[in-house]
Amino acid sequence: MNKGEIAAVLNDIATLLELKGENPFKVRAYANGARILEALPEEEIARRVSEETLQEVKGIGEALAQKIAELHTTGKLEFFEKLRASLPPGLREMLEIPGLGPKKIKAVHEQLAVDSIMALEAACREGRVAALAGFGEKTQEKILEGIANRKAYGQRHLWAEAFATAEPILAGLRALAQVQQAEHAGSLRRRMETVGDLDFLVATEDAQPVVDWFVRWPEVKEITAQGATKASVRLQSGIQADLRLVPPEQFVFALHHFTGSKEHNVQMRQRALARGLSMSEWGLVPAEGVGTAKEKAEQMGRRTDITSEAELFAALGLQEIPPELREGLGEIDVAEQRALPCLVEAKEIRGVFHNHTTESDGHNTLEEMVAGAQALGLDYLGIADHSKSSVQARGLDETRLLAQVAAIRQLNASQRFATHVFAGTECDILPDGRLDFADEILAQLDYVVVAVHSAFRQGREEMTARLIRAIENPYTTMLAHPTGRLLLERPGYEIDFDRVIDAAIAHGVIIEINASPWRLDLDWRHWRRAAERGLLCSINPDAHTVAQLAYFHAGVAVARKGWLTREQMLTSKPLAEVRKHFAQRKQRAQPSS
Ligand code: DGT
Ligand code: CA
Ligand code: CA
Repeated sequence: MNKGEIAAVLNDIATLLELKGENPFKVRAYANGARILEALPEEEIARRVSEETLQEVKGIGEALAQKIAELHTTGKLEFFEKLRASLPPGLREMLEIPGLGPKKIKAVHEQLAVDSIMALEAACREGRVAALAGFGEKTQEKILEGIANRKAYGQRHLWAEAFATAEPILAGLRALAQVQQAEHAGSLRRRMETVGDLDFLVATEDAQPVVDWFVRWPEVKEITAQGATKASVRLQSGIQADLRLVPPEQFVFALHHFTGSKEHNVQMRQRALARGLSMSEWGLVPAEGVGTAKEKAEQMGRRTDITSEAELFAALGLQEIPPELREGLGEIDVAEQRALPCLVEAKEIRGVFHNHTTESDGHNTLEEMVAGAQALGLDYLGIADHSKSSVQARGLDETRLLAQVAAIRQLNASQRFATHVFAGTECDILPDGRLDFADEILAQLDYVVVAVHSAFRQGREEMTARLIRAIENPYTTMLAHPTGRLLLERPGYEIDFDRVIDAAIAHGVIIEINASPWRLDLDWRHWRRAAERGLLCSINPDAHTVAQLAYFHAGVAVARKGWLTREQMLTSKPLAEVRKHFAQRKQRAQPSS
């Protein structure tokens, strides 16, 4: 390593030590060391490393000299690696928020158990940060603003946020007198878990008033492009939005084109060419002859009999492909065989599992959660509060858990709500794969969700074995968020997906689609093959409030992207069938009773 790289490591060490609350002298020694090193010529550093005389430089002690030498010669430093691994990565990320230094981060970590930017945002929203000594309302405001900016100018956006931003714009466009048709397109329409920018498409004969309306939308912060048939803006939330305007007869072709994906479009164009046609945003026109696709579309016509996407696909001998499947992953071949699955729909979801109450880290009581589920028209609701090892989430011990089970049984018996409640637990998978509760406790529940909440830094092999051991527990009903990822915040831990999915299928264990917009885990890319091999899916909002029960819609989007049908979902089954499923599971666990 050269001196600049070494200095960066020393500065990192200083920050990490400060986050850990180390003695300020020690922290300063590293920061000073970094500055001194940068002032020394490279040759002198090299010479002193080989002569072992670095410690003679004023301000560089014995210990520091050794670490610099190790970095200089090997490019690595075990002390640094260990230090880095000893802190949640979320803490270091918090340093990127303006106004949040190591001292404050240490305070929120220790006093509020906040270990990620997401948790910090939640704590600020609840006013818990302002209440800390040395913080106050102003600081809390500033932190929230910093988090918002960081998200906004980051490259991508959560699908749920993008969707919430786009909905009123789309409704506004549709309400304009000049607009004949309006749709969103791009990754938002394809239900990608994250979205780069919003794409809107409008059919109109009179584009100018529509462009004017769009660039004056109250959330517009900056107009980045404005023309006769298109406009681009940046919204206050930081997300960018493109509007394209086309004459009505071009709408369906443009909609298909701008929905994408690029891969899907490329394959569709090849298919069109093989039939002597040229397919583009302009239309479907004969491939031969002179002129561009645009000129041909305008002069020779673009097949005006095509007015819907269904007709466009049909013109190429295909079943209509839902936008969620247009990823260029074999959907065209299957559509040719007319064998596309009948994708699950939100209205087919009969209930949801894996939800929290105030007993652990939820914000609404059991009764409030059930009332919320009933208002959504759900037939059943699964409660699964944290287990005792999740101390930071106020996990329930055996006594509290059994009391909750009794309360749930009583609530069901009272028939106060039309929604049936299943008693469960989100049981920690301990680092060695054992579960946080003994069998005789688990036996008293309706269902058991198992989840990793600790020792995230285990390697791929260890983590895979840990998950499989938990799956093999006969009381396990379903596996929660298999990778622990937080979209746009932290990648999941590495696991061998094939082996985990195989184990789940072999043991009749369900895997959830965690429908929290930050998680969407297990990812849609795994579902098609896994479900074909027999894996059953449960849509679990992981709701910590009544409002979050509605997250299940994001879960349905993932299920649809994963080619799933109603039959492949536990949460689309009628109550009686779910009961039967759980009863059979328990029988397997206790064959004697
Ligand atoms: P994003 O915004 O990064 O989340 O992803 P998309 O898919 O929304 O991409 P975007 O906004 O750049 O463009 C929207 C659609 O327009 C895209 O899915 C396919 C189509 N498109 C854009 N540029 C091209 C291109 O160069 N070739 C092809 N075949 N299609 C394109
Ligand atoms: Ca886009
Ligand atoms: Ca775009």
